[in-house]
Parts: sequence; C-alpha cells; structure tokens
Amino acid sequence: MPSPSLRFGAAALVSLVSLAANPTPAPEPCSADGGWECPDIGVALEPLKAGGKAISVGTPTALLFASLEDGGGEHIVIADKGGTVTVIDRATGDSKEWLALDGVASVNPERGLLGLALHPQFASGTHQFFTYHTVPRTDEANANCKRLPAFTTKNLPKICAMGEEYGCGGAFVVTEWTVYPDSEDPSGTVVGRELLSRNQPGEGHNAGHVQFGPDGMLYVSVGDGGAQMDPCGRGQDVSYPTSSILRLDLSADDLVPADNPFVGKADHEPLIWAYGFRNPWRMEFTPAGLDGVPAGVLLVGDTGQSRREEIDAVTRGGNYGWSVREGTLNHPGKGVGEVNKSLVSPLFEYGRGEGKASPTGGFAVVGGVVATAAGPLQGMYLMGDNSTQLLRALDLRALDLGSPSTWSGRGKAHMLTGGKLPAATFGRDAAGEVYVAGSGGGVFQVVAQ
Ligand SMILES: [Ca+2]
Repeated sequence: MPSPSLRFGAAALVSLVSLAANPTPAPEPCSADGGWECPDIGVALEPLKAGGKAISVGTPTALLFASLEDGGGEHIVIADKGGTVTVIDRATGDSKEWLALDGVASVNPERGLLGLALHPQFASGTHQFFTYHTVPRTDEANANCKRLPAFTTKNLPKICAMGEEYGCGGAFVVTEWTVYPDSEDPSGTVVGRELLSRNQPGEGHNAGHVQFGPDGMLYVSVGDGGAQMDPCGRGQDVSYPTSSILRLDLSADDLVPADNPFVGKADHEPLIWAYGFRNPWRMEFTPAGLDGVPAGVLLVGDTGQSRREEIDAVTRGGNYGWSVREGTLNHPGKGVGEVNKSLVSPLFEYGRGEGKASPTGGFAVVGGVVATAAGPLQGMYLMGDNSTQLLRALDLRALDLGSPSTWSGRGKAHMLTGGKLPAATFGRDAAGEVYVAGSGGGVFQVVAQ
C-alpha cells in the first residue's frame, strides 16, 4: 500500500479565532432582558474567488476550507449533490476532483451526495475524508416494493416494516475515503470503504451531514426517511438509526462508542446519540475561544414540516420531539402526552409559514456555522432558509448553551439584511470568516457592513 504523502496544514482543520482588534463594535447581545430586541445586521454577499474567478458548483452540499500542502496554501473542498468532491486551490484556482460517485445524482433535492468531512488528523497523516450519500432503491427492491399491501391505516405497520426491509426509499451510506498519492493522477488515488449503510423506508428527509466532534467521534445526521407526518413513526423509534444524530467511533470494529447512551439496551440502536429529529440537514460544533460561548456544543438545524423550523443543541440521549412535536408545538393525535416532559426544546424556532413550501427543495432552515473572526458577526451562528432565502444570525452569547432546561425555542435571531439566497450549506475558513453556498451553485462570503 503506498504511503500517503499529501501534507495538510492544521489551520483549516481546527477553528482559529482571530483576536485582532475589532474594527466594528459587535452589537449588544439581544436577550430577554432587552425584550428580545435584535436589530438587523447589514451584510453583503461577496462571491468567493479562487485564482481571481468566482467559484460556482452545481448544487453544493458541503463547503470546507483546508490547507492541503506544505507551506500552508489554502484549499476549498466542495461536495456537490450530484456526487463529486472537488478541491480548489484558493490562490491559483487550480482544481482537482477527488471523487465522482456514480448513481447518486437525483432530481429529488433531498437525495444525492449530502455530507462531507475531513479527518481531524488529516494534517498529521490520516489522509481520509468521509461522505454521506443516498442511493436509489435497487431493481430487486423495486420489484418487491411494488407488491406492498394497499395503503390503509391497518396495513401501515406492515408497509413500514416491508419498506424498510426492502429499501423502498433506497438507502443512506457513510463511506471512509483514503487519498493515496499517484504519480499518474495528480488528484491521487482515492479508495473507499463503506462504514455504514441502512435502508430508508421512504424517499425524503434524508438529512445527511457528517462532522467530527472535538471528541474525535464521527457524528452523522439522519432524517426520518419520510413521508409527511412520519407515518412509520421513525421519530420516536430508537431501534433503528433514522431520525437521529448517530455517533461513530472509527477505532471500534463495530463503530459503537462505549459511552453512547443506548449501548447494551435491548431494542435500542447503539449508534444513536440523540433522536427525535425530522430532517437534521446541517450540523456544527461551536468553536473554541469565543467569550460567552461554550466550545463543542453540537448545533443542528432541523427542518420542519408545516409549522416550525428549529435550531437545536444536541445532548447525549436527548429526545428532540419529532414527530409528536414540531418545534415547541404538539402534534395532535401523536401521543405527545406520554413523552412531553422528557423532550428537549429547541434553542430557537420560527414559523415555517414564513417560508411556505420551497419550490426547489424539501428543506427550509439550513443550519450554519459560527463566525469567529472579529467583527459584528463574531460569536453568531449564521443560518439560512432555503425557502424564503433569508439569512439570520443567532447570538449564542444570549443563550445558556450549558443549561438545556433553559432552552425554550424563545431565542431570537438578528435578520441579516442586504443578502438573500436559497442557502444550502455554510463554511468557515481558517481566519474565522463565514461563507454560504446557495442551491444555485454560488458561494459567497458573508461580510458585515
Ligand atoms: Ca424538535
């Protein structure tokens, strides 16, 4: 086996906090004490350029900044929903393709190559990256799924069980990829190893983010797999790894971290870290070094169905409510009374009615990243909405991230004015500046005015 020789600088793989003098004073944190007054923050969306040319990707789903070579040149690593992972030299614009997955492209906006993470030790020799993608149902599943019983309430349990067994919604796949140098191919030779693959009962709500935590574990977000109203009850089902944030230990043969909450419990999926999510599209761990913001808190944007979009802070074993509850609103007839007291409320929610249904995508709220560079956005969690095209900034200093009992969905966000786009994913560079990629392919730096 060839020995990897790429050199990755640490700068892009850890969050560096700029402590430079703040040229523009940050706004006062908006809080309940001030009547939740959150003034608008003016921003401009400036095209991200590499080698002097604006970057455009088909349908970006992940945007990472990394230093890939000796001397610390900065690279932009982008996943496209159609199945490619591209590495672009930020200074020269030269690009190379690490990956082009066959058979994952889909007209369904919730399917395809959805997640990408670099190994935290990439810089010190573990030249690996990780992806999350969906695959369509197989020909065999297609034949089987055509024979499902007629859709009636009585048949539902059977339909759900068979749909899952056959993979009527295809499957989601988490893959580890290792990059080996190759004298013939400047992109290197990339070798994949499938870590996890599970059938999906339905077509939609595939979530699909992968992200390493500060604990070195790989976190994976998985949606309920559809359809509307979670007919198969995946949200509250802890025996199957849907509607969940999974936590994987890559050093364990079975990938199960010993301290996951359901290890050793009968009929519980041991990879689950937290559950009760509908379609947790994007995740982010709060970075270190910010005053008033504890580091390492996992934030997730969970797309609503018809009433609430929400941002959650994820706790070990936490139940985030779907589908007995959407945001802080109960779903009648879903038996919320039995579990209500144990549900974790969102940090922040807003009405999905503000967004209406997205014409181009099945998701609305898009969880973002925390800006660390000095300036008005420092310590703010930027988020988007794929439907309304609005951008918001949630001031994390105004929320007690260490006390789940204080979370109530009542947090407020600043509206970012001056820039609108159907956000698909966010990224942060080594300097702590923040970027948003839109479903239309453009990538922009969010610059406070
Ligand atoms: Ca929830």
